[in-house]
Amino acid sequence: MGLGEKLRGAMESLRKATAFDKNTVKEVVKGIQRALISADVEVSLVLDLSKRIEAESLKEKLPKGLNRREHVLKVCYDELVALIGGKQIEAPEKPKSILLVGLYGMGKTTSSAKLAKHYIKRGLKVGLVCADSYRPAAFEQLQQLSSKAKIPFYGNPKEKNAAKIVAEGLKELKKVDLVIVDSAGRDALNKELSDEIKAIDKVLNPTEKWLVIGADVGQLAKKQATAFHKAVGVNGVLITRMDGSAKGGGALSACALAKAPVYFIGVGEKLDDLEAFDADRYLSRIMGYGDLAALLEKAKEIQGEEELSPEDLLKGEFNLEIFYKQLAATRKMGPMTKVAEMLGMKMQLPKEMLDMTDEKLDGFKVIMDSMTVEEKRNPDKLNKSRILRIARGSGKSEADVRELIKQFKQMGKVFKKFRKIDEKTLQKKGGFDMNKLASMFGRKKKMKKHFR
Ligand SMILES: Nc1nc2c(ncn2[C@@H]2O[C@H](COP(=O)(O)OP(=O)(O)OP(=O)(O)O)[C@@H](O)[C@H]2O)c(=O)[nH]1
Ligand SMILES: [Mg+2]
Repeated sequence: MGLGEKLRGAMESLRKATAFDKNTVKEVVKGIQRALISADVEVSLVLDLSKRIEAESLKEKLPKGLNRREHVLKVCYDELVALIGGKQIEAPEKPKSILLVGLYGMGKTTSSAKLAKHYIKRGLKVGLVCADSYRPAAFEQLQQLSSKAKIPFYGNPKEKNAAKIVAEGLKELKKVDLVIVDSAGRDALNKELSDEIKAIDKVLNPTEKWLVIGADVGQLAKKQATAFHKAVGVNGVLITRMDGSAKGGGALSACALAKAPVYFIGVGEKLDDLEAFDADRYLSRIMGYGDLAALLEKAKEIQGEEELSPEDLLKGEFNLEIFYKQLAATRKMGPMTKVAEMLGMKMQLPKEMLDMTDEKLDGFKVIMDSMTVEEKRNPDKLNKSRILRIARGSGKSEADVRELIKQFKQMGKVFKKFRKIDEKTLQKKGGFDMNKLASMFGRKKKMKKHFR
């Protein structure tokens, strides 16, 4: 049973739950733990992740717009994505040369042909070089793969010096955009292997030096990635046999831990069985969560809607768009006076502002939806005829529109005062903390930073 199935099983208890208490969350977490440990994820990582999921899931205040079930699902999902690498840099689009290195049988030769096909599909002219003079059958293997896929190929079964073969290959394949070099493996990263790689490195001077690891090595991937990085400076990883091994999750999390970017994963024996790796996409696919994408979209929308930066507040133009965000944020975090206090100003806000109800705010939103972007940004433009048009468009009365404008103007005056305050003075008073303010407004800057 693969990682995906097990994680799906763990999330099943979340789907079925009717009440959400500590026990429900504990049960979900237990399932996740079992799935990760059997995928060979390092135990300490699993325990840390469990603690974070429990703490975050049971937080009293839910993010706006999500119910408890959705919240727990999102927390688990975010943690799992971070575990297997989080947001990573993508593989380069137009590399000039790629040298594949790795231990015996990890999948270097197969992957070199897969990568050639991948980049050919993206419009590059690609050539393959067999620099494995160690194993007699290596030449034939890559030659066959190349001819099957009609990829220009160079090899020299008579030459024993791998670096020399690469030099010959570079001459032979002058016209290609990308040269991919397949190297020989060994049982371990010994001196012989690292000397050989260094010699090839000198001749090829590759922009990319990627380590090929089989998913079946699980958490040992960290050791390999670190050792190859130290010895020969690998700058990327390709994990093969993700289709066949239950330990893929362990290999991915180990690479994340080693800060080694996983660019591709091999998902089968055929040349097309190669995927650019993206933690998000990979996880939602193996977990088979149809509703996950929609949920994440929803969470993102809400976050965007309520995102209000202190910069907007203090420096930016004060307009109706910002006003709306302010109101929404205020509703979420409670009285605006809190912010005023943080800014070192005990400022009295207009009473209407403090009494803002959900209904009224929704009404404001409907009205603003009938305004053009231009009008929202320059509310001074709102003359009688525009007000009439907006009232009709939104199904509200002219008085409603005028009330919105009145409140906006009041708020504008307040914020003018806010902005006048010199930041330095505030800092001296100890009353100003950008980050704290930002977090109050629901800004999430520090997500997915466990490993990076
Ligand atoms: N299922 C599956 N098999 C793979 C994948 N990638 C490679 N293999 C298989 O793994 C075995 C080893 O692959 P090679 O490409 O020969 O490995 P190598 O690193 O070049 O091996 P040496 O040159 O002997 O060090 C072969 O049987 C491949 O078909 C993959 O993504 N999925
Ligand atoms: Mg090989």
